[in-house]
Amino acid sequence: MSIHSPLTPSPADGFTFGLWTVGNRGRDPFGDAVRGVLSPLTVVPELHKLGAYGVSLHDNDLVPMSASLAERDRIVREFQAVLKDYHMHVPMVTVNLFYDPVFKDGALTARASQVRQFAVDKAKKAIDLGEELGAEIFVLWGGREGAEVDAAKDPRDALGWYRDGINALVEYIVSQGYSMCVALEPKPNEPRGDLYLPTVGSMLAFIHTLDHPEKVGVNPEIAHAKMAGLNPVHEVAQAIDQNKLFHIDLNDQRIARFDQDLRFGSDDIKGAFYLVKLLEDSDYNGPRHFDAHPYRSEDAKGVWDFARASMRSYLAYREKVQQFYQDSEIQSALERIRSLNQEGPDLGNEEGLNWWRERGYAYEELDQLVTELLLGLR
Ligand code: GCO
Ligand code: MN
Ligand code: MN
Repeated sequence: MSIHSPLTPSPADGFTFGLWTVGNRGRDPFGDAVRGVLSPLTVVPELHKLGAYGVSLHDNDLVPMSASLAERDRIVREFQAVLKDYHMHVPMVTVNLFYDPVFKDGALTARASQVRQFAVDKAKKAIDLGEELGAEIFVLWGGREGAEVDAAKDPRDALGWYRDGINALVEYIVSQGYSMCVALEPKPNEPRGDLYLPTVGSMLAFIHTLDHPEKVGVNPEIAHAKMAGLNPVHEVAQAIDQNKLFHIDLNDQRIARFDQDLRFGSDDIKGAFYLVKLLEDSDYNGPRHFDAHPYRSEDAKGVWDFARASMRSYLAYREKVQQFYQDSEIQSALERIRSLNQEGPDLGNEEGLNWWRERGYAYEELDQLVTELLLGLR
């Protein structure tokens, strides 16, 4: 593969990985870790070598919760030095409000106001960390903001606490003079039985009830939409339509399964094609961010195979999008569909109605052309 191959990633493509993705140790509810700890100081040079633009992180992917202030500052300095050496960026930072047992009843939606306050304070520190690292986006994924027992917590209270918490964080960002925006990441379930605000649509409606809706958008994740049985392309399109696509988590997922975090574009080939087409056709210019895990079967080499393949796949789909626009048969099929629709009569009389009743739309032909394009037959 030559360096000029269109499938070779470069920083200009804007690919980023969460430290927790390549760093995932393969632990699942049934089995222990299969890979060792990967230092952020190793991840940055490796991803740089593969052509990535940068990394994203939770506060505790970098700084352990137990670190003293002095330790924290040393860790951040070392990390900044390696970022600088490799010209790598951190466009997004997030906060871990789900791992520590104190969050078992929720973080921003915990019943206890002391826990909610602790969550807000932890998130503020993560915001400061993001500012230090130059992040423009702060993602909030409410992994523990949900319930199994609705009798124990009125969901209206939970939503109110959620709103108060996010308002406090945005207020903090504004009062500190940071330019950072917040991106809320919906998910229907896992790890809670049900999570509040499970879809892009529910997040968008919620955002309009906040004190600073202009500072808050969404971070849709393909797998989360599929877990809810939804079409991720439509979810992302709705976010774009509302100017609320602030960030995106690219991965893959089979419908009606546990949270699989599959490599982007590895499962639903047509879905990934339409997603890349949507992003490339839109003016979204944020990171192409991967939030997936290498298979548990993999050793260290497999981790970098995973990272390389994530970017290569995105570029391969992007190449297919270009071919879609250059393919004369596909374009004339589209043109026929367009002109058929323009030529059709008004529906004011029986003749007009019957014309529309009887017509075909020729989508079979178009869909097969797209399928064959993706199969490499065109
Ligand atoms: C998940 C989520 C997380 C978040 C991450 C960033 O299903 O576990 O997708 O990976 O994206 O915590 O906030
Ligand atoms: Mn996820
Ligand atoms: Mn995610």
